[in-house]
Amino acid sequence: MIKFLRQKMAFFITGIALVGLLFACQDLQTSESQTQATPTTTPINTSIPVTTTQVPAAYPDRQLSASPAQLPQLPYAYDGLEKAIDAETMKLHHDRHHATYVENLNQALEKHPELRNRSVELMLRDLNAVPEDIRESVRNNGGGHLNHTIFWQIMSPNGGGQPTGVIAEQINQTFGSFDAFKKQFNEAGGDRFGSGWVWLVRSPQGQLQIVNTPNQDNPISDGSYPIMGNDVWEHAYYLRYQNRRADYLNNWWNVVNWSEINRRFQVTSQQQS
Ligand code: MN3
Repeated sequence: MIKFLRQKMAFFITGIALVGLLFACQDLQTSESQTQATPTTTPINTSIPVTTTQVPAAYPDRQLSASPAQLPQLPYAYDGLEKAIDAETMKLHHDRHHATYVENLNQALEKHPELRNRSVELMLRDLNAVPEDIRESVRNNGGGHLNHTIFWQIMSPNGGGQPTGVIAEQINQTFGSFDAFKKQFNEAGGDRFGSGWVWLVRSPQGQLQIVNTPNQDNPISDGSYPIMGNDVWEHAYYLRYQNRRADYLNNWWNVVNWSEINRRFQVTSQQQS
């Protein structure tokens, strides 16, 4: 009887290990190929309630894993965005700042390993469901991880110019023209006192809006979907622009990746309509 149980146990553990390995491999594959379309991942632990309005935020087609959180590779070289951002800033920003948010998020989650089954987006969307002792850390570091993951993707060495596709029409409809939109976006970025972000979001009512957030707060905590965002922390621009945030905001449009922004907009349109 004991032998039978032991065999059964060994079989069970091997099963769990194989499933674990499978998930680890999937994770590895998707992080290596960020442009590859993959199905939206859902939390593995089904005992945690899953909201019906799951809007993936970092990648339009999947959510950010927290088991553990991983620093994504930059989709271009450090000097790829020289038209707006110098290589040294990109290196520090990605390898140090973003990496630190990832490390700190994982460290916080060590205290509550049960949360690792939730995606970063899911935690940020319902911060009250995160235990109080790590809530602030998840807000700041989970937000930092999510914001920067979006940020790297919505910029490109081949970016800039006029918006294209559906987002171009939507911007014209909502803000009157691309120039009017840019002006309002830059003003909102300049108005954010201290550190934070400026965003174009789709509101819960489906409207395009420009908002800014303090620190590393992401609009999904307010129920909006981030379509594009610019980092207005000094670490994002100080080496080249020093205190001239307005110059950075103006120049940044030279690297904006409209095809990725269209992709994000289309995914959220489909999910919210
Ligand atoms: Mn930053």
